[in-house]
This record gives sequence, C-alpha cells and structure tokens, in this order.
Amino acid sequence: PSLEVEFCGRLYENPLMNASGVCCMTTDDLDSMARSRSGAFITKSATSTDRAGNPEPRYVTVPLGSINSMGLPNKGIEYYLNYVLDRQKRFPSENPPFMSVAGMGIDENIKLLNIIQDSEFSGITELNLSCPNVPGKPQVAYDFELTDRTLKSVFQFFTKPLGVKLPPFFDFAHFDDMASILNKYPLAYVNCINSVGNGLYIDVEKESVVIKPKDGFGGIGGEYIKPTALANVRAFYTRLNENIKIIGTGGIRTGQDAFEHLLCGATMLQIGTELQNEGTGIFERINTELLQILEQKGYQSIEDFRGKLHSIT
Ligand code: RRO
Repeated sequence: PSLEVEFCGRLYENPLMNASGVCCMTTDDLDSMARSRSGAFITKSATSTDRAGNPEPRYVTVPLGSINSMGLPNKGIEYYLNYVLDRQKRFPSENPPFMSVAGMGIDENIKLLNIIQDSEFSGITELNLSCPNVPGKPQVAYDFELTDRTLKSVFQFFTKPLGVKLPPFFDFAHFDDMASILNKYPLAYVNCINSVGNGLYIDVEKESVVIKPKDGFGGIGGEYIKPTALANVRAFYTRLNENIKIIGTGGIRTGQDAFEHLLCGATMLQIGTELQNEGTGIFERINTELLQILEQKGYQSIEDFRGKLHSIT
C-alpha cells in the first residue's frame, strides 16, 4: 500500500507534518523537518516582528501530554518568508513548506497576509486563529463575529491557498455556527485542533503549578486531547463543503492514532507533543505503523477509508 496523499493540488509522500510551534522556530529546526520522513512541514506562527514570548518555564512534558504557555515566541515574518523562498529557489520540484501566521489582531493578520500575498511564496498559508497563550488576547475563533470579519477582510485580497487553525469546540451549536461561517469562504482547509486552552497541571509534591506564565495556566496537548481532537475533525468533516479539507492535529502518538484521525476525515495529520518528546524520528515510526494497519486491513491507499467512520444503526 501507499500513504501518498493529494492536498491542495499537490502530491505528498505521506500525510504527516509537525504541528506549528514544534520543531519549527529556527532554520535549523526547519532543516531537520525537511530531512525527516514527514510528508510536509510548517513554520512557527509568525508575527510582524520577532517576539521573545513568555518567561520560562513555559513548556513542560507531563505524563499524558504537555502544557505550554510559550506566548508566541518567533523570529518574525521576514525570517520565515526568507527561509521558504530560499527553499523554493533551491528545491523547485519539492512542495514548499507551509507558513503559519498569528497576528495580535485583525489589522496585524491582514498585514501579515498582505506580505505573503505580495511575495513569491507559492505554498500554503495557515492563519492561526487559536493561540491561547498571549495574556490579554482571547482566542480569535472563540469570537464568532470576529472570525467572520477577519475572513471577510482576508478574502478581499488573499488569493493563495489559505487554511485556518481552530481551537477545540465542545458544543454542537458551536460546531454548527463556526462551520456555517467557514463555509462562506474559499478556504483550502481547516486544522482541528490547537491545544486545549488554559488547562492547569499541578506538581503535587511541590504543591505548585509547573509553568511560570499566567500562574500556571496553559494549552494542553498530547493523549489528554485525542478524543476532543477526533470529535472536532469529525464535526467539521461532516459540516464543511467538500472543497474545504481537514488537517487533524491532537494526540497522535501511534499509527493507530493517525488511522483514527483519517477515519474521521482528516487529509493531513500534524504532530506536536509527541514530536517534541521523540524528535523527528517519529515520522518514520508512524509511517511504518500506519502502513502496517493498511496492510492488515487490506487497504491500498488512505482514500479507501478516509472519512468512512461507521455509525451504529
Ligand atoms: O506560542 C504559543 O504559546 C502557542 C501558540 Br501561538 C499556539 O497557537 N498554540 C499553543 O499551544 N501555543
């Protein structure tokens, strides 16, 4: 069998990527993603100028996943744009990296996307509407009216392929309302989900929080969030127009986790917490495990089962 996937008119060897934020801050990180067995990779969410982010400790691995309040540390849009443009020149036959942007408000998002629009970048852009960790800046996508206004402004001028990164939703009313907003726009994809915002992990021995920013509150990733991630992938897969693809992110640690996301309807798959734990060797391992599942089940390709989760009748 083959793990090859088509996404936005391009072919990828397999559906695996890093989740933005992990292994993508510096050109060295990005080069290590490029050398890995991932099918694609994405840059750290960028702002107009570089940011130091929140004080450390700000990312902690915990038994069932991770908690982070990085606070959008990044090297600024020009740094990542230069990197991807350089790769496009040097490796014209390869798929360009994805670029992630996360402005501090609607005006900055428009500015960032204008820079990408006016550049030679020929790849896919991800607009992060779900950063949970900048003090005083609520997650954009929890404000439905702001999300609608942002997308309306963006699609006045942006003509390159664009996806959005969403936070998790927990109610059918929210799935319905968000999907009907997203369906109004020519989005390439929706990425479900960012970390589950503002969890609290406690070190019992020290009777203390484990990260410094926001008095210990931070985005939760890893095993904790897989059922929530799968629910969001499935909810948006069943509600969005067929031309809007889904990227599944959240709790992928094994080939079986990857298979579950694909069954729910994801086309590409992103790995955050477990990539941070294991390093870029994880892509070879998950590709092998996923291929074994396809072989056991007698599937020739991902298209044989994508989205075909059974109901109980
Ligand atoms: O940098 C972060 O604190 C961060 C971001 Br922008 C995000 O989108 N998700 C996350 O868990 N951390």
